[in-house]
Amino acid sequence: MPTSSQPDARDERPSAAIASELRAGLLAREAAISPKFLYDALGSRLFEAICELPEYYPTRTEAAIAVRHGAEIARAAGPGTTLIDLGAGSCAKAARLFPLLHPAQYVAIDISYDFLRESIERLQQRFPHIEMTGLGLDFSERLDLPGVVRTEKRLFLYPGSSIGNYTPEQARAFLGRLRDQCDDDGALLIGIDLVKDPATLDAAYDDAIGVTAAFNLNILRHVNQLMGSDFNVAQWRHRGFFNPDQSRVEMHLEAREALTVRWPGGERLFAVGERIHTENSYKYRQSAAVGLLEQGGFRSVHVWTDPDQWFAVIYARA
Ligand code: AVI
Repeated sequence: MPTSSQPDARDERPSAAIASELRAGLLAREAAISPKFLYDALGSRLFEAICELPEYYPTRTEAAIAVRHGAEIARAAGPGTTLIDLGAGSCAKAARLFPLLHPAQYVAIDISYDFLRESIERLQQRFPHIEMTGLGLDFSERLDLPGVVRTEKRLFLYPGSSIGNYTPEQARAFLGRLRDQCDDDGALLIGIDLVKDPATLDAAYDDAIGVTAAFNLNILRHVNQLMGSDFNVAQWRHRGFFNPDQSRVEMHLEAREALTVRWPGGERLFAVGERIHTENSYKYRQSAAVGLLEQGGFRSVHVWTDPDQWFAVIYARA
């Protein structure tokens, strides 16, 4: 089946809503840019590179859990699902599951549609018998699935601990929205990163060759495109570290010097050392991760972890 075609979300002119969201974040006392703006076409590629880094353990740890417990995961899910991949990116995580899960339909959703389209075209050639659809959607606020997405046996796939990029409160609300999109035979297969020693976390988000720094700094180029601002990337430095009080890794961009950022109709002065908060990545204890799913309305939760208990793969029925 051919992939569905969607308008290219990245080619649209910056919408007033996006520019106004960005302005509000930049003018806040503690300036912030939503992590969803990390993912333009280059940002998505940089994130794929992060997943290859020796310091960034989540991807390989989650993959190892899926290999080790694949048969049990497949038994729990059963064949013939409508596999809905949230934040699909390169679709690599879902592709590894195809031989286990045998989905009837694969629906890949990502805010960065250019990148997704290329990924899904390649994947369709490898798995011509699976019906595939690519959707360029921002599902962080609402999840309206078009009619092309089957309602039977929906299995939402939310790997990579992307749930950690929401606050716990946002995560509960998001899980509730996913639950609402499931019939009684629906389910969720989710990866959640667990709390571990701070040095491991610090290194994972501030790697030696600077890929995560490039990923974080690239958000400024993307914001320049979206709101016509004049961020000069060379004036900023990446910061990524574990904040134990909040049980989260934080990413910030820190001004290397006193500077002014201008955009049509506004500006902001930054003092040297002042920061823009770009991402949180919450790390959960296993019991808290299960609690989050239950509070989102999921039940009969099954958890698999790695021997070090660094990461959890959880199957939760609606
Ligand atoms: C996509 N998300 C789960 C990644 C994370 O670990 O929070 C994004 C990332 N940020 C820095 N490195 C990776």
